[in-house]
Amino acid sequence: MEQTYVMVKPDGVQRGLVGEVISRIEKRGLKVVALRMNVIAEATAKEHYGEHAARPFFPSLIEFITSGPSVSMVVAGKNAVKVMRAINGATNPVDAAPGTIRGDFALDVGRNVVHASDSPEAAVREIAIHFKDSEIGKYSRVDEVCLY
Ligand code: RTP
Ligand code: MG
Repeated sequence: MEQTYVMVKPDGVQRGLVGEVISRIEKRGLKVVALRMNVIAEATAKEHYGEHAARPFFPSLIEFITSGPSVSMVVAGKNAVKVMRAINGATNPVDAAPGTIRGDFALDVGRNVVHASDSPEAAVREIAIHFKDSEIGKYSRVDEVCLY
């Protein structure tokens, strides 16, 4: 089953949206297989967002993402990477469709509530940055199990 890395960013935590985000993930049928709240270390944040190191917004992005607790998750399921990006919506909330997390809860590109890996390769890289293998659980959702 494909896995992806998802974060509720510090703004999402501070606005009390952790349950809302997890609820949307679970109701869609995706499975949370690892979960942690912590303040991400600066070095970890720089590694996570390394692709943006040369962008003008990089310093403020790192400062923000390390400014308070965030919630990190590994989310698993069929096409988890693509489906999770669709659940989050467009990067800039101005462009995010209603019904997406960003389209329903955000206005500012720098405070867009959630992150999700943008490709299966990025997911493998990001999961390894934030979780050890031993922290990723294995279980079946009832809707994955054929009972009869
Ligand atoms: P994320 O990585 O956080 O899930 O967001 P994304 O893939 O949708 O967008 P990405 O291009 O990877 O940008 C990473 C984060 O940087 C901030 N950003 N600010 N023009 C700007 O000021 C700007 N552009 C991007 C956003 O918070 C974005 O989520
Ligand atoms: Mg990104």
